[in-house]
Amino acid sequence: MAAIRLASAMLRLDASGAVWWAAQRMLVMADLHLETGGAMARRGTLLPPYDTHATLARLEALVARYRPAMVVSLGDGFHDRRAGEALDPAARARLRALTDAVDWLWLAGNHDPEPPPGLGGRTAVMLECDGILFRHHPGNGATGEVAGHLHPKARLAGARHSLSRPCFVEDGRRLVLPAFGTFTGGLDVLDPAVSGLFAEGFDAWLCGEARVFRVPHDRLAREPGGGLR
Ligand SMILES: [Mn+2]
Repeated sequence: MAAIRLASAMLRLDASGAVWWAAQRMLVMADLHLETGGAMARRGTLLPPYDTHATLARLEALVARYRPAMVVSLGDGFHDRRAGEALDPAARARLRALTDAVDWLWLAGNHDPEPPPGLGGRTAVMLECDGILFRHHPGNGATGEVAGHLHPKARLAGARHSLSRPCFVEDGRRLVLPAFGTFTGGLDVLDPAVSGLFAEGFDAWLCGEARVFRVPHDRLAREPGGGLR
């Protein structure tokens, strides 16, 4: 089980891309980007319209497994301002059941400065809890920060083939989560936008099927054209 120390907190990194803080019974996910498929369809790019229900199913499984007292969405929970009205009634009911069951906090992101109304939960710009600061965008000089926004992914170079996966990035002071959403793109951890946040180096924890695995910096390969989509 992958656990890291971040400032004074022990955090478990879940292969889904979520973080479990057992001492607070807190589950944290970043960048759900609900209704990405719908937004792409409105712009003429057809993806299978299943992303919202796929993401909700993964959320429901996590909540059933960890039984959190609190769930924190680290911003960009919704792909755009129209995502709330675009949710179909079944998705709306599934989301409402989740936000009614626990203390659910929507932190603001750049895609969704205000989460859609009527879906339950509380909203805030950031959360400070027992020395850890939770916010969407990584900031300057934080010790004990949990953030999202960057959708980090990393490529593990092997002798015969390489493997690219969403990943956590951390240095014991700052932790950036991968995007939890189903159709989210990613930004290579070797891109200065990510690596520049970690002046003294970082560990990447790649999300596998059932567990995360730490990859040393020198085993990482650059993504071919790994830009933020
Ligand atoms: Mn963002």
